[in-house]
Amino acid sequence: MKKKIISALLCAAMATSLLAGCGSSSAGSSSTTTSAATEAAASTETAAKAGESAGSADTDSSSGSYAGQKIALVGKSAGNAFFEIAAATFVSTVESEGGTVDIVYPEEATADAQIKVLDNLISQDYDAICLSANDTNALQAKLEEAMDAGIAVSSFDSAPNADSRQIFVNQAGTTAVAQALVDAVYDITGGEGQWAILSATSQASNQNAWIDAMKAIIAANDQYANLELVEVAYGDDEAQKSTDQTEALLQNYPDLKVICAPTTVGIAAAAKYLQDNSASCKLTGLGLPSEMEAYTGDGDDYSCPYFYLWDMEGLGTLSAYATMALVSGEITGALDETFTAGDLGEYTITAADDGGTEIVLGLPLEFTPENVSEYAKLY
Ligand code: RAM
Repeated sequence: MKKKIISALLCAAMATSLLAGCGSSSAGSSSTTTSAATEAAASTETAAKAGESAGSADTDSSSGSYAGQKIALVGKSAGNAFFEIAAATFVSTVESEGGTVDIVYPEEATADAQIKVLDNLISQDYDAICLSANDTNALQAKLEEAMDAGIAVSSFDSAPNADSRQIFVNQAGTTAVAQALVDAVYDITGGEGQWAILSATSQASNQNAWIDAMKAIIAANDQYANLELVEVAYGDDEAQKSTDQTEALLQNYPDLKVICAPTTVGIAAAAKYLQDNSASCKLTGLGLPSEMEAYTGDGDDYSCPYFYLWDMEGLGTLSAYATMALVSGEITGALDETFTAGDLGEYTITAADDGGTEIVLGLPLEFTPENVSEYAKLY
């Protein structure tokens, strides 16, 4: 049933995306800005879409109250196509409103490296920092310092804790993502047997939230009682380390039926390793269709029957509008506030699982052998 709902939304989303087309322009606003080529002019359907104008009392977002905003976008680490795709639409959205974005990457995917980046940014003249956090709690002092200095702090993809941000843009509800992944593991294993998780870094806020939610879903429902999670392995969002971890999982657990990789880097590495080695162990998780197309299919020749992600272009667009609305004062990040995210329509700020607030973009999207090629053209 759930799958059918997701599929229906997916079809609507895909039709909208394909109709909108995939424009391309340079996102470069500084030397640190992403070189990702793909950006979309419009976004896909979302559950929260309402399509009416925000009408904030003291701002006029359509005529450039966002103009002149200077925003820093901080990634988890460099070289991740996932972030570059979302960043491209973030940049184009801010630029279309007359602002500028500098994209900054830490030297490695750690909190310490992000703290160094933040230190540097706080001393500059930014109106906002939007970041994808490498750690849930470790950035708190630095992000509070930023907010105390009058810099708006938003987050997308991977949230720092509730005290460290004004708003989090959640790509798809944490429980919705976890439920989709658990159901995929259940389906692909046939409802019983060993499975493992191949994650990003051990401190990654978003992966840990999904993993915790998956464990909670399994613990709460007897239907999943015969699934045995044997290990959570960490590939640190590095392709080689993710490959090595996949190999180790196969060696350590010869009966392993499924690996679930809730990271685009991990799933792509595992997909290649499993397929190249004709492993009987199958794969699911969160992936980019463009990176997974060659490995997605039915039958023994393919390592991945199906996998998930979300509307990538919408993620960048929504995060950009949320950040600009914070800077303009249209929102503060408080529960129940609303704002308009351009063509995506109106969004309402809701309660996040961690006690803070968030804006949920939409539902997870399912990528199958039937639709993966179409989506691979987009991201
Ligand atoms: C990787 C990153 C990112 C995550 C995706 C699914 O690219 O870890 O944070 O959201 O996977």
